[in-house]
Amino acid sequence: MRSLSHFNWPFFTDRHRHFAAELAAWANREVARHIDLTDVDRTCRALVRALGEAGWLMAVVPASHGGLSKNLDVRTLCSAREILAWNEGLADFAFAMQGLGTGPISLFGTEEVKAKYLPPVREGRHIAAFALSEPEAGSDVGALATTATMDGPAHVRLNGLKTWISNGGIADHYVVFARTGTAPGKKGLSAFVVDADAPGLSVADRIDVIAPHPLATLRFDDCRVPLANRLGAPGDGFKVAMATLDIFRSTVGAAALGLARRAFDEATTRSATRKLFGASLADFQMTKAALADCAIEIDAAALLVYRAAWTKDAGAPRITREASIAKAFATEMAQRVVDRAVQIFGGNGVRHGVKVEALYREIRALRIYEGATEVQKLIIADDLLKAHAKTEAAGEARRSERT
Ligand code: COS
Repeated sequence: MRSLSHFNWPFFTDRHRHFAAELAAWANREVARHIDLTDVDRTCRALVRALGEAGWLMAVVPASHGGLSKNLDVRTLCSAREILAWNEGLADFAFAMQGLGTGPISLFGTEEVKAKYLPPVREGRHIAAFALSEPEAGSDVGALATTATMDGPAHVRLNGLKTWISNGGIADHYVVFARTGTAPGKKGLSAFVVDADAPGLSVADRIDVIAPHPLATLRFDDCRVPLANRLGAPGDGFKVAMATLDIFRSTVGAAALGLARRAFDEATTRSATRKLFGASLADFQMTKAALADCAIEIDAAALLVYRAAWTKDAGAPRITREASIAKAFATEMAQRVVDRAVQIFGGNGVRHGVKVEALYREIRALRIYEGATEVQKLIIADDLLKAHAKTEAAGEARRSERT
């Protein structure tokens, strides 16, 4: 990353600054040699191994299992994603999925489950994945149709399809959300850790997308899973998913920030060096305005992302509104910044092999996954309306006490 000066902002401590400086130096040195875009599976396996061996995946597990902090430190996760995304989208992906695929285990797993699944992920020996979405249940988590039915006293059997599963096909375990009770909608869900080699679990389809990464549809066909692998209480699956997303949605904002900063750096260099009409591109007021808009929006997004991360690290039990605001703003902002960078590059901006062209493809999915921008807006509005109703009710109660 070209400048790390934003880590001097008061949201961060010296520990974060040190982490950011070390990771940025490592990423500049190490990431490129693992990238082979003709084989994303191999690339992601190699990146996970390299990240684990260098100790960076300690950020995705709690200190009790060899991690950096007592609880997951959201500022560290955000710094890592921002730096890695600046460097290479797949490096961010490899890091982020180790976090998302173990977040529910760190937050809700029993000691036995944590001890079994967290260390190999931290060391980069195992690959993690998070399996929530289904063909008919993406944004609408309460519509999940995959079932987990009791099979004897100590097992469940999973049946159903999961789709858009990142690391699908290369993961060693999946955190799978399924319907366990008769309760309707989001009330009857539970979460389970499922080993990739569990009989009855297969990859139904690999999905090819504009910024390729390992992605698949999974089929569960009477897949037998120990009940001991359940995360949280029966019926708590929705809360397990949402509490995990509370943490990781801020980090999606951070990844978007990294992509935007890279696009901005590329655009700035290009503007300063490209000559036309006897001047530099940067001499034109329209270019200056575009660069200034990028700078303003990047700083605004950074403040929102770091605010969400800091709030969680300061002990807030939930940061649903802050995380949704950060994700929605940062991902939409990054799309605009990358688009301006492509424009500044002219024809080269859409040429394969030019960095901004890759950024243009990489940013698009972040506005959709882990809750599309439209879903984030619903969450934000519902949350503020709930707060408004609470304030009104409290005011009403005070008034009726006085009369
Ligand atoms: N932490 C802990 N508990 C949470 C929580 C969180 N962050 N968010 C919600 N809950 C709890 C609530 O407290 C509530 O519990 P009670 O029933 O005990 O009161 C319960 O979960 C339901 O919460 P709520 O009514 O607020 O949920 P909604 O139905 O309004 O949520 C949305 C609907 C759209 C917000 C939700 O389904 C969502 O986030 N969808 C997008 C999912 C997504 O990101 N999909 C992409 C796939 S993941 S890559």
